[in-house]
Amino acid sequence: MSCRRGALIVLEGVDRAGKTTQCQKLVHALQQSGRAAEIMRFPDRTTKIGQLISSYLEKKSNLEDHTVHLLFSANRWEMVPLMKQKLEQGIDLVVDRYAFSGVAFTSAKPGFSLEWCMNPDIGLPKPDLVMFLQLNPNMAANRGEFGIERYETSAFQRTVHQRFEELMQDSSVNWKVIDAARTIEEVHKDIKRLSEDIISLAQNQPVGEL
Ligand code: T5A
Ligand code: NA
Repeated sequence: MSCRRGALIVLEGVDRAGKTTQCQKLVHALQQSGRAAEIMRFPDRTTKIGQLISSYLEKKSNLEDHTVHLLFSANRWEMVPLMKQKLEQGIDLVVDRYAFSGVAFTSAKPGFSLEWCMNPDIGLPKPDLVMFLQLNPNMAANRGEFGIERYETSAFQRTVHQRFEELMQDSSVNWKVIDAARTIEEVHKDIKRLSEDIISLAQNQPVGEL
């Protein structure tokens, strides 16, 4: 009997929407229900490329805007063999940000089209489900002061939010919008239900490509 593949589930949203909190809770819940589930995050700051990105985000170094965009994409591509291997082994991957963050953040900078930004990610494994944690940037700001990392300003985050809205018009991606302004448990309940539904569907079809 062949092993049923795992599902590729992505959480997206503006900064502080609760992505990391919800990824951890989802993985835990799936594991409790007997599934093999693992968390992944982008940027993955542990690789050599990830360290360049991390230093840039911490403003310890500067990188030209196109260059850093391509590094974020390369940081996803370097994980693709591992992602495919895990999905084939039946492991559900719960991913904290993916190509959509890549496009939304770079295209929020002047002079970058959505199309140019999407190009380097073409061919990446396509998520079975992308849940967008919807949170008004003003409410996100109420979850504590912005940190010192690059991009953590209200004006930039508002533009990022607009870019996500544009990306969500693409009906070839299975987007679900989640109201992230509720309690952690309420948000989790919706995420868990949507994930369980997609896990049973994904088992019967091959992994797609962006
Ligand atoms: N980026 C990323 C690019 O430019 N290109 C790319 O290709 C990629 C992949 C780093 C930056 O890189 C950019 C985007 C980012 O600017 P990161 O390391 O993922 O990305 O960012 P983090 O700072 O780790 O995470 P965020 O700020 O986005 O926060 P989360 O994960 O959305 O939120 P979380 O879960 O950490 O929660 C934030 C706070 O809110 C509370 C939590 O307890 C926590 O204190 N909270 C809630 N409070 C009330 N109600 C709820 N429902 C709550 N849920 C969480
Ligand atoms: Na996070």
